[in-house]
Amino acid sequence: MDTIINEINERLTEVMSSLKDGNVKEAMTYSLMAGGKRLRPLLFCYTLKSYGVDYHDYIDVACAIEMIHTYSLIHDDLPGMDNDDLRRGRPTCHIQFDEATAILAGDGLLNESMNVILNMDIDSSLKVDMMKVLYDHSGVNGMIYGQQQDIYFEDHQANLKELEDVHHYKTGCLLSAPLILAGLIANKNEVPALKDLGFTIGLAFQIQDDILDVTSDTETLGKPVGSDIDNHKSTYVTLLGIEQSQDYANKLFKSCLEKIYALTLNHGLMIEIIEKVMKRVK
Ligand code: GRG
Repeated sequence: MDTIINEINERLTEVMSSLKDGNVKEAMTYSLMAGGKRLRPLLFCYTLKSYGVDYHDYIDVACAIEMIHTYSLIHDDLPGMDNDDLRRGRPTCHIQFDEATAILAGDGLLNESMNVILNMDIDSSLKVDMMKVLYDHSGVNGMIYGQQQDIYFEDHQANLKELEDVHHYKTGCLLSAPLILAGLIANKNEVPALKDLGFTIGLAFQIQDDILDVTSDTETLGKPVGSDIDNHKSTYVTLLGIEQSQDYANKLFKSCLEKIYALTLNHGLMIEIIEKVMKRVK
């Protein structure tokens, strides 16, 4: 896994080196190379590998996915959105640079992700099919819709169905895209099943994230687990409690295993990567 992460990082560095020097490039590089877990590109490379396809031929697709993810994090942290000071253990992009530069850095990453795919030396129809998936999943019918709904539910109480819908789009879209993209390359017939698996991974990941939100901080600070629960905003933990949320995440993980066994790929490799996604450390 570390080898793939290093290869992705090397290629991202090459991609960035082709851009014009200046604050925007510096800010893009700062956020992109800040030590993210690279879960989405790993999901893409592992799915290809599981089908016996050499992921090296498509490493640029992995880079484009991570560039879109990093753009979303930069914009999510902005004062007009979550107004966060820390990301990936370092000052957020707008704190390290300034707001205008952070907006441009996010825009730049989204734009350049398209160029990365466009410049690939592969069949044009595959390129178009992949771009359609990537930009549908990150666009206004995808991740941006999820972010819009997430902002709406800051001032409105969400029920479980509405919460699931927010996360389907906000988190699930960008976690399912890597599996769909790998399916387009390796086995078109299995794209619907891969999509279904990807969204299930996304939901399980989000529930785990909500649980970690309240358990990791309290554990580190020595406070009783759950004492940090903020009941203002709906999360799986505020709606279901920690124990029931964990049961739900475990159930979804089991469902992922069943979905993996129904696919014609290397099951062990796929299980390895979804275990990594589920066990991520905040
Ligand atoms: C601004 C259009 C727009 C969208 C933002 C992804 C997103 C939507 C917001 C990020 C905030 C957030 C907490 C989303 C939930 C998903 C999540 C936990 C993302 C962080 O992903 P990791 O853990 O992060 O893979 P790293 O830093 O490891 O890449």
